[in-house]
Amino acid sequence: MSETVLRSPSKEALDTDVKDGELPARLAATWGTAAGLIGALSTVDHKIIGRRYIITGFFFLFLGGLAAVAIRLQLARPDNTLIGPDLYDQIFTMHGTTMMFLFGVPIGEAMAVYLVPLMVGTRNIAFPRLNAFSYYVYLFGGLMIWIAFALNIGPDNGWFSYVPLAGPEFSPGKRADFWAQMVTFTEVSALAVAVEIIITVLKLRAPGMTLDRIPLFVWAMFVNAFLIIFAMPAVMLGSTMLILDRLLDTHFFNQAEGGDPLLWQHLFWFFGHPEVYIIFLPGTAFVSAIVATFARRPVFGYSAVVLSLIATGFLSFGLWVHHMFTTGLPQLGATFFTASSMMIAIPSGIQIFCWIATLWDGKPVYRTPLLFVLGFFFIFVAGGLSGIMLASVPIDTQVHDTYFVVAHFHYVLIGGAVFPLIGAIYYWFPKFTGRMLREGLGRWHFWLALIGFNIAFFPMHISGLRGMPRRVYTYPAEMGWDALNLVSTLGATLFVASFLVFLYNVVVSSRGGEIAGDNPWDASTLEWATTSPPPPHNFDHVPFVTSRELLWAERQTLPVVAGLAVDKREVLVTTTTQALPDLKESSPDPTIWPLISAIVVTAIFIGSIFTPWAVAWGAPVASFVIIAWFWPKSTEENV
Ligand code: HEM
Ligand SMILES: [Cu+2]
Repeated sequence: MSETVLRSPSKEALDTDVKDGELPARLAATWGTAAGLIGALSTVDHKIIGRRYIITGFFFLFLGGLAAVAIRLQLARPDNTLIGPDLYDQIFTMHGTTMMFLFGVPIGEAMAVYLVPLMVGTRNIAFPRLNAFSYYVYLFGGLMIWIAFALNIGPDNGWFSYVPLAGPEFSPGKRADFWAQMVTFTEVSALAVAVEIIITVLKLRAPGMTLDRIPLFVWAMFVNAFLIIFAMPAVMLGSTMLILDRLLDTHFFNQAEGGDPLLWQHLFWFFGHPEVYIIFLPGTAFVSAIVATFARRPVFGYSAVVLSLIATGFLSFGLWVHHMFTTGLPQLGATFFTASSMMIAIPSGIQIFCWIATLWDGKPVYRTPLLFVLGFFFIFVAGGLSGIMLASVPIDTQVHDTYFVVAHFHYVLIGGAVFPLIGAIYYWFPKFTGRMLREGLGRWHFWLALIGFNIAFFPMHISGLRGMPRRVYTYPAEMGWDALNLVSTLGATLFVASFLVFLYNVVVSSRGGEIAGDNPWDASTLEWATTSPPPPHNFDHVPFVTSRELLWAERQTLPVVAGLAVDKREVLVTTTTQALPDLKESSPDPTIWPLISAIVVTAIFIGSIFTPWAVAWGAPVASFVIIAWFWPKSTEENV
């Protein structure tokens, strides 16, 4: 083994003092999670929290999917009375809200929480306690809104909660307040994770991983974290103003008192458009990883892909007004936002050409993960085309709020996020669990999903062009929309059924699947350099990165760094651009305080829906738990 030893004075036992055979067990003891319930709730291991995050994200996908099934059943025939108008409003609101806030954003971050620290070759994520806290806040926020729905106080104003409909005058009761607070919960957690990812990427990369050796997966997650940091505050501000209007009679959106309902739309879509890229960029992360591995060559045009990611990030903040074309913009404004909307197709297109070039030049192996990537190309590009159509003001004015738009955004969201995600699960399942998913079932899943998806959503373009509005609980038979809707419902059934095949595959394979080994796909990135699943400390020795495709370049022995502590949690901090070893820093121990803090914060957020005093009484309690969390202990850095 070629080994670079870090020299620095130290009182603790270092890995250089321990025999190689003993090292894994000693490190595992230091970094492990204690047994029992308290241990599980106190863990700060990014893999355990990441796995919970992923499972919770899929749980919300399942709930959102159930809501979709209810919608499609109701719309299967004209004049249907299965679900009444009031319940229907709640169901499509829960569907959209769940898919966007509780599935779309968190699942991308969840995959990053698990994979980014492994891919950059460090032992834990930056700020691991904050990571635990953000998971609990997300979980509690999601449960809150679904419990409210079960108690018949669920939101019913659509996933973007437009005022004045969602304001105090037209939505009395608590429904809109639950929606606004759900935003607060999920955004607190999303922001915290974004900070962790950025710092992990900037400061915890293995030595030698210069900026131009960072895997494309990590680049995508890194850019995504910046999008989160700049986009989310807008919606948090908006939802806070909404709840203040509702609870404290402020007049931010009250036209009669000089407020402005359009302000809500600006704040919401300043977040809402980047949001769709926040859901899509993790998809590009998965695609870059999968394409390289199965084409058996590095992704074509590394710099072009990185620059496209960054360009997408910037441009995504310049097009929010295309959601507001029908609010009566002056023509210059409309023209500007049409142009910027069309422009963002360029960086997305560049990435797609780079992936196609990679496959073209490589020797592609068509395993299930790659099939889902091919499905992504097909569906996402189709959605992009209808997007270009919608960017044109005259077309948008015609089809605004019709099923054409519903078709469009499901093509981009399911094509751009769900297909790559499922490919990613087939790809990394062996790393997560140590076992392979079954290939045959994977193919069934893929074909059923691809066919079912198109049968469900393609006809919506046509029903939309024929004038069917979205968010209607039923339609009269004379409109001539029956056949299209019935076909959509049958397609949706097939699509949902494909996920039952997936669920079955996950259940049988996690117990009886073929044993994976460290690197079953012969991939090049660092997560495959350790065992499957990885040990608590990730790597026995921190890798030393000598090339972009490390595991392909260093097939015999992986160069490593030695000189880190064994009996206390220590990570290596490197310089931002060159990734030179900079200092050794202690990494926080497990603690129960993030959970307790999350419970207190939850009580405050939910309490504030009923009385503003919850904030006043809750603040001292929150301060107390935060002091307890940060109380100095044996190590310097227990964040
Ligand atoms: C089984 C798969 C799905 C089906 C059958 C489905 C079906 C539908 C339908 C029919 C609507 C329109 C409801 C109406 O306007 O009355 C809708 C709305 C919506 N869907 Fe889906 N959907 C599915 C999956 C998804 C996924 C995976 C996402 C996001 C990642 C998503 C995001 C949305 C959003 C944001 C809305 C808008 C809700 C609103 O108007 O407030 N859907 N869906
Ligand atoms: Cu948009």
